[in-house]
Amino acid sequence: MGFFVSLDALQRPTSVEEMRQALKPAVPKRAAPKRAAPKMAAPKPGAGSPKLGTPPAPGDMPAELWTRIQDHPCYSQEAHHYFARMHVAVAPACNMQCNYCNRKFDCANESRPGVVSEKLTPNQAFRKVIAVANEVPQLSVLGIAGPGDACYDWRRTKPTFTAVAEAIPDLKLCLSTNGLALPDHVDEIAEMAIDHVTITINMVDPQIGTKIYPWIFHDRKRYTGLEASTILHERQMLGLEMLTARGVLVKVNSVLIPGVNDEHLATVNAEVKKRGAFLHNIMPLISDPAHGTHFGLTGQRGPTPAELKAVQDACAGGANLMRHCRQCRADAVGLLGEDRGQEFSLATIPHDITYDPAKREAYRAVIARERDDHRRARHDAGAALRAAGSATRILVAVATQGGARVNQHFGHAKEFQVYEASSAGMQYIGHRKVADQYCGGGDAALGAVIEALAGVDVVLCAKIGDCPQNMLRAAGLKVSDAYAYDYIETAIGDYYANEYGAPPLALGA
Ligand code: CLF
Ligand code: SF4
Repeated sequence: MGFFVSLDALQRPTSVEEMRQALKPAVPKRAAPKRAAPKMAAPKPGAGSPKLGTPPAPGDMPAELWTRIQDHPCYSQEAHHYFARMHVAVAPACNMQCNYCNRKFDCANESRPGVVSEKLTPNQAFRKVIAVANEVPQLSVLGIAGPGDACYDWRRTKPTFTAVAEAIPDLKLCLSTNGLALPDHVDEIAEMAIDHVTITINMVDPQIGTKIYPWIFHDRKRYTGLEASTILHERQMLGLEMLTARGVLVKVNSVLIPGVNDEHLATVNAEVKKRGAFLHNIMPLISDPAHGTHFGLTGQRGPTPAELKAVQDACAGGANLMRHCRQCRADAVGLLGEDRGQEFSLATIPHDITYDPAKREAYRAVIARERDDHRRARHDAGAALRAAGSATRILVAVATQGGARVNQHFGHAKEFQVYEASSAGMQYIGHRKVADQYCGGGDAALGAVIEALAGVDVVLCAKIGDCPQNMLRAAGLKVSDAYAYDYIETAIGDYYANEYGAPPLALGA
């Protein structure tokens, strides 16, 4: 262990000096590495498969592949504890309509794709990236994910990436697209060293697509019905194959729509794996009449956490699954699950701004040591689970604010990270958002938290008062703050061993 005090200070550094105090000894400055277009072989389908119950780690894949994903909070589950992404909303135009999207809707309290507060020009986006890179040491990735389509709005996407790549060469570039215009830009994507591309693929059967896409706009023409879905499907498969042939790491996002594509997503998983996708992210449909989407207005519901997990589990053995997605806004900033976008509104950013790498460099030096320590702790936790020798399988909800530690008070948690644990191992299976934090929301908020934690056996947090603790217990949830500031895996391993491990043999027995 040993670094958690420093990391706590790094959660919200307010000045370089504060950061340096937190990081002893201070790390000397070094020049940022030059960006080079990736010239790697395409990863083999399934490359990067983790051992059961553990996030992918250096030994699970070729070293050059690990180097490419190790700091990407979406491509590496381990990295999401430490590294942040930011999206710049430079691409408002879109070439199709999805039944789960309404881009006219804008609510700062919402957190879902296709919604944005402040659309930016490439120049404004560039200034915002510099401002965030100067203040958020965890920043490792710049993503363009709309609020429309990054490939269709290429005339805004390209100059934004080009300018940022020049100023901050070590920032990873990441692009998210519906795939329709993707094949037209694959060569440029590879040349520009955009090493991570996400394609949203909800079906590989155009008949199913007719229930999701009312129309597309392609080659200056509007298509509807089966013709639209067929064109979209063919373009998505073509784009995926072109990218993987060039060695770009492709993640496929699929929106799970109960009754529409739930039984079909295992087939999607197999098809995208065959074409070299690195990861598959199955996300729950977010549907509410207040959002004004077709699905919201027609009563199409989203899946329950148990339904989502069942579909994810049905894909076991196929393309690797991402389970830690937070369905970010198109202008999200920060660690996954937090959104600091409001701190970096255009009005707060100076017109002339220069990149200062000090905070990011200092943070990385600490995190490199912290991650080694964390891996050792994970290994020990796995041994503790195995030694417990129990067949009991439990779901554990953890209150954390990053750093892979149990480091958040119960009442402050806006979400809980959920792990499944048994003597066979431990696996991150997702997160549960809560509508209101208990602190400030009182008993009504607590009721909603208990509802959000349906199916969970135990809650681990840094601190909890007697009153909420008693109410959780009355609702059948165990709770403990005895593992405050431990690594999550250490806490779960110790808890499990204490609760379910065979009792030691009595002396003299
Ligand atoms: Fe952004 Fe997407 Fe790149 Fe990540 S998000 S463009 S791959 S940097 Fe990540 Fe957000 Fe989920 Fe996307 S958590 S919605 S998967
Ligand atoms: Fe909305 Fe994205 Fe679908 Fe376009 S592709 S309609 S922006 S969800």
